[in-house]
Amino acid sequence: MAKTILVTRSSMPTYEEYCEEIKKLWDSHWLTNMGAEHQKLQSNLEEYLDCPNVVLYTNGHLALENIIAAMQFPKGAEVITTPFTFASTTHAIARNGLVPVFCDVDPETYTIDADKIEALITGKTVAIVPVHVYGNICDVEKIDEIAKKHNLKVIYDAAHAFAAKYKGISAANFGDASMFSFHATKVYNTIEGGAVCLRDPALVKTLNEMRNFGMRDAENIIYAGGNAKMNEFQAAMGICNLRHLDAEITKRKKAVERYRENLGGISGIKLCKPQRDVESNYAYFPAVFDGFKATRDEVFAKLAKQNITARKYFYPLTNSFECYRDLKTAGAGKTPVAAYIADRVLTLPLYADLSEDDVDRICEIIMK
Ligand code: T4K
Repeated sequence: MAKTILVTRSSMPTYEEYCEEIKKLWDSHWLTNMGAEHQKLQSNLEEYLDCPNVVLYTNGHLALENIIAAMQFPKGAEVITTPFTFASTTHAIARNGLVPVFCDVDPETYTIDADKIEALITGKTVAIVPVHVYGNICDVEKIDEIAKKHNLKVIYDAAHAFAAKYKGISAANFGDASMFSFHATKVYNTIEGGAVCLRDPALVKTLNEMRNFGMRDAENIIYAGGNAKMNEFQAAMGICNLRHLDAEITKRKKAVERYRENLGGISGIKLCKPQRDVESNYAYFPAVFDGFKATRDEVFAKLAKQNITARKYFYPLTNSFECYRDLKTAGAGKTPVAAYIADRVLTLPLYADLSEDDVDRICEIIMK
């Protein structure tokens, strides 16, 4: 039977390295609630990302929900975002009682089309939540300009952009805050996990309280907060994985270059171009099938038949989800570029240990 290849595969340290890191937990019996591993990972990440304030979470989604909540926008206020993303982005806005207003995406990077943001601003707009989708960096300069002009907050969904840089600056340092996901499927993982990164420390105390039931201390409970803390086993995995991250990214780069050699210039297959001034983290490898001899869905099925799982990230668009049907701002027709991409894109398998032979096999099946 043909070798199974999934869309991604978690990076992991050796068993021995992880055991060594978690050994201390058997000595201390301290398993969660901001223990020694948590503190160590936080400071390692602040250094790696060159960002002064990193608040760790048990997953990226709750990190995004919390930072939006921490901004204390009035209920019913509008937040401009894009529908070409994972469910989490839109849900984080809606679950805060805010209205997602969907902006179309740029046809080259699939990130928010900054030229279309201003037309969506109303008296109720309070923030922009752009997504560095696939690790492609948004037009951070234009977004910053618009936000300043209209007095809006900018919270980046940087779930895909850990370790990516623009003009030498890490993706942690744009806007008012950025959220990373450290899920098992990401370039860098803590099993599940996430973080909010902020240059300004003003909201750090609020986030620390919100992720821990809104408790300032045992007798002072300030918010009706939930539980979103990262535990010690997650942090230990993060400490180990961070040691190997740069090497893992170099391996991903090799796989991406091989894909580019095989599929670049093929009529009917459109690949994302490397972005100017961006140091990529090679998070995903999207290919758009338009005018190719097979449709996206046919390629998807052909690969699946050979035990190769590609994914339709991100189809359907979040503005066509059933749960947003009654929203006035919903409807894929309002974001035609995003709808066009969502109907044709396939993210091909990509992970550090994906060999060049594997990439060749995937591309051969596609070309056939
Ligand atoms: N914003 C954006 C833009 C996001 O993409 C995400 C998450 C978030 C926010 C929220 O962050 P988190 O709260 O998740 O930290 C996956 C992930 O669960 C999700 O984290 C991710 N985005 C989304 C794009 O993909 P699924 O349902 O497609 O994953 P699943 O279980 O099908 O796994 C995909 C492949 O990954 C598997 O075929 C094999 C591999 N895999 C999976 C797991 C679970 C591993 O190698 N190891 C594993 O442990 O959602």
